[in-house]
Amino acid sequence: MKSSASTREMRRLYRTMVTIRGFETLAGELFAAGKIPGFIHLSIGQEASSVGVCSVLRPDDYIVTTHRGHGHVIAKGGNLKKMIAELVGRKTGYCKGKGGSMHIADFSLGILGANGVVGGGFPIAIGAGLSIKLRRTNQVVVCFFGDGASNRGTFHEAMNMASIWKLPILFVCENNCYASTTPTTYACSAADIAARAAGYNIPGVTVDGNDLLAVHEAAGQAVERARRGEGPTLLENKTYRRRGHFEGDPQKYRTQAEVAEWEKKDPLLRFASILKKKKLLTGEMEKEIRKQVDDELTEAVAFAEQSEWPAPEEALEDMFVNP
Ligand SMILES: Cc1ncc(C[n+]2csc(CCOP(=O)(O)OP(=O)(O)O)c2C)c(N)n1
Repeated sequence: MKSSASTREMRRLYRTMVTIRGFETLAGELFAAGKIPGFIHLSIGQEASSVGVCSVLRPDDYIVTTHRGHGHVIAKGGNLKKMIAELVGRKTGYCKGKGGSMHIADFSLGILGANGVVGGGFPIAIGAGLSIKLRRTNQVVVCFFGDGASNRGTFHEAMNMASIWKLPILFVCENNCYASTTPTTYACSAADIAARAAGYNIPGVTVDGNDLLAVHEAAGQAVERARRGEGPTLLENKTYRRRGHFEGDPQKYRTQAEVAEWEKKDPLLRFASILKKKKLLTGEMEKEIRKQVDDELTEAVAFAEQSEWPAPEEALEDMFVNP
């Protein structure tokens, strides 16, 4: 990323991370104020993974995401107004207010959906990968999942199928140190989940998931490989979930000192300091970016709160599709 165009690109990536952080913080506040029904799972601390991976994608590429998917959707271009409206259950939301945080999809942006079933995204990614191969469109699919999901059968089936069929899939494990209350060090048999790729004869790469440029670089290589028809890659982004598993989680399974330790490795602060050293970002620009993002989010909340609720008689609409 050396040209002046890429200078703009770097600032854009930083802005996207700020947007995700702002969105997630706001979602936490809306939840605490009782405005969001159901559960929400925030990705604060994991922004470099979402943004680094999506930064190497084309608009027509696909992503499949998880219960912790807001950041992925925003990084792929998701509409903030429709996202907030969905979270607060309004008709103008992505699923007409009936799906909530864990079911956001936008086919026009290649976002094939979030998934409340841990490991539920793998078969969808395989289907999308096979479809690309049959249609010969040179697209790729990114399948985001957590360390917990890497212990489900669907992970292993998907890795094997993607390998034998050489599907254009980038499997992205966001190893955020916990699956709900279970530490990864307890539940995963190897120190690096990426090492499992060897069993399926595909590359496995582990990177510091809080380092935006490291993620961007590794994802870029994997996506190029997929576009060349050489098949899938397993990328493990080592990161940390700073909030509870869900909002309201009492978090008895970890110490505040551990969370504080990871706060020092904040992906936003880290990227901002790189940009400042390269003289691509000043304190003024940073303030301006934060203000623009705050304004956008305030507008999104106003849009959502002024929107209608879905009518009870619409509850069963959109449940089935006529092929
Ligand atoms: C099949 C299935 N089993 C259990 C659950 C309950 N559950 C929801 S999220 C979660 C932990 C997932 O951990 P991980 O895959 O590491 O993702 P993270 O929450 O860390 O992002 C569990 C056990 C579920 N939703 N689906």
